[in-house]
Amino acid sequence: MNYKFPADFWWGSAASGAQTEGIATGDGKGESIWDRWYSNDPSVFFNEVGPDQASRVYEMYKEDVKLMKEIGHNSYRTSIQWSRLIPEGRGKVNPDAVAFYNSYIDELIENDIEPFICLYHFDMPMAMQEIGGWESKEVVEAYLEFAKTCFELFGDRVKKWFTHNEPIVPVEGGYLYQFHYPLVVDMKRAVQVAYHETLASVKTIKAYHEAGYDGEIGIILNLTPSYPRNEEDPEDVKAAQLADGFFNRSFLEPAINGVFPADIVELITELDLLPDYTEEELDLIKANTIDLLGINYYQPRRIKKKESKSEYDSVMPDDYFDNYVWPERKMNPYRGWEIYEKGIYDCLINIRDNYGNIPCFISENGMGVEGEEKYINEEGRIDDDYRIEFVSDHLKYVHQAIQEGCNVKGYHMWTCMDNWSWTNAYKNRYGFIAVDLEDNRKRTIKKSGYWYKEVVANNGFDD
Ligand code: BGP
Repeated sequence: MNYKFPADFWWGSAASGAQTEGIATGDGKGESIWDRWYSNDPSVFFNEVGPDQASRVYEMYKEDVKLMKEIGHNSYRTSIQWSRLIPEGRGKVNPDAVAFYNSYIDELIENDIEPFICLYHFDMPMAMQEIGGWESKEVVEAYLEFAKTCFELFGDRVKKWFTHNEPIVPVEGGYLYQFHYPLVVDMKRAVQVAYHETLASVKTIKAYHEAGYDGEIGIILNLTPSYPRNEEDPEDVKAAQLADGFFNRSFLEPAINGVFPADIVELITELDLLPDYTEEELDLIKANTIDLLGINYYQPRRIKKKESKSEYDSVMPDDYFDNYVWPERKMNPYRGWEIYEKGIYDCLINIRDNYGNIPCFISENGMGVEGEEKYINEEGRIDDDYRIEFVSDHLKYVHQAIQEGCNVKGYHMWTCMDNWSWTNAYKNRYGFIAVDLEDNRKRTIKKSGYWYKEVVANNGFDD
């Protein structure tokens, strides 16, 4: 069968500033929560490798853009590090950062690669965390100023902006399950953080639209379709709906429909967990919705009714459901995540049917592999056939969704070149391009990179 994609399909990959740039606090960059956490406790990070050890895009971006072009990219997402552009989070702008991002963006455009820029990818400036991070309305205002500065500096050339990457992750990681700084476990504070992320997003969308830029602005959400263990069991179904509400609809609904999901609002009201909000803010949320949705899809959630006690003392979302191990599941043996290709299709159909078929694209999807060096062939190239299979299997479902009327504009794999990833550092490699940590971050295109080049050249593939 031939899988042909629409003309002008966005082919590319995604990354973030903090995970790629390197030189954590060099050239005027301020400290982020990751820099602080690493200097406080390097043992948390895989092999004690910190954000300063990221893949050195700050120095190597010209070479990197050539490689992106070599493997067919027509678009690429990264983020502007808030703490690089405005080291204290608000106030003085760092001229070295302006020069770097200007040159990086220009280099992409000169090579016919459209830059997609995200404004927040988990990287709170430490100075902003010290005044409360996303719990604080002052930080919401500081973020808005940062976003406006980015639009003023780069908005003449960047036409696709995103307010957040996966805003549920700082909520889960930072305020529920302790895998992001500030390592809090407190559902009330988590709800406030989630609310402020949405508020920051809508204020930014309003500012962008009002300034009349020629471009689009959206948000990137990691959607985890929630499947009940037993469709016939109303309690399993209800548990799966709640998991979907907490992890997906809590950001999808306000982003697209301008309101928070009624079932979750009801539940947090009963639990006395409502955030500080004003009617005026709710009106802003109602009036300022996104132009474009990025969907990160890695794996689904399998849910059953609550059977066991949550391991936490605080009220938690998972007091209302348990994870279920689906017997037929296929696993990524390296990362331990389920591979369920049809989930990507289910996410897209959901957007078509329940969210007005808003323009969307796959903004992340990919396969993390530990110990990938063992697949190096005699010519020194990694033969990552598993990644080719993973991406093509997902693309087939994206293709099917498009055939069925979903408004899908593109596919970005996570990621372009192997990068540093939060506490996992370089444990799981995701790139089309390998980065050799022992040899000055030398880049080598993997088999999947050459495969992708062909896919882009043909605007699809045969099977
Ligand atoms: C997504 C994030 C990315 C990246 C990816 C892979 O949730 O947006 O920043 O980290 O997951 O995750 P990991 O590197 O932990 O396997």
